[in-house]
Amino acid sequence: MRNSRTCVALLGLGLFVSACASGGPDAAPPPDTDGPTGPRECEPVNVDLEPQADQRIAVGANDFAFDQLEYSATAGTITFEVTNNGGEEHELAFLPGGGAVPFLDGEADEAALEAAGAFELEAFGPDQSCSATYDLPAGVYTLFCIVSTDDGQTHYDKGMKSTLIVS
Ligand SMILES: [Cu+2]
Repeated sequence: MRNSRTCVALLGLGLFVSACASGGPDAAPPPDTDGPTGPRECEPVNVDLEPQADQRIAVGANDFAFDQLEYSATAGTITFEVTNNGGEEHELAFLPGGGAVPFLDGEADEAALEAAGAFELEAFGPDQSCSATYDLPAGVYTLFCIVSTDDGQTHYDKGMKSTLIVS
């Protein structure tokens, strides 16, 4: 309805060809590429640093916990090889200093995370492995996943958190 009326109006203005041939201003928007078009693919972090890594730490991501409550490493260049063993997308995020992930109104407080220097390997789908390499100083880090679920909770709420001790 709106479409045809728009065309008639534009016809009077002599804009028929450009406005109507493509469906006019009411044409459907292009598909949302961030939509649920399937699980996200692995996007490895710092692949260029990987040859320098002197440690590899395997991290299994399950629904909804990592495979160890605590991981340890030595300060230096470390490659985290994350395997998604679950049925959901998972990420591996790091909070330097450790402790609880800051939340605001039920959602992760992105500003506070950024201020704390948090960083992450972006979420990727089931049955994939993905690597992230970082040069980490000694310290305690909280490892977490804040992918959200349909019930409004995050994976972190469901127990997806561990501690990384770098000494
Ligand atoms: Cu997760």
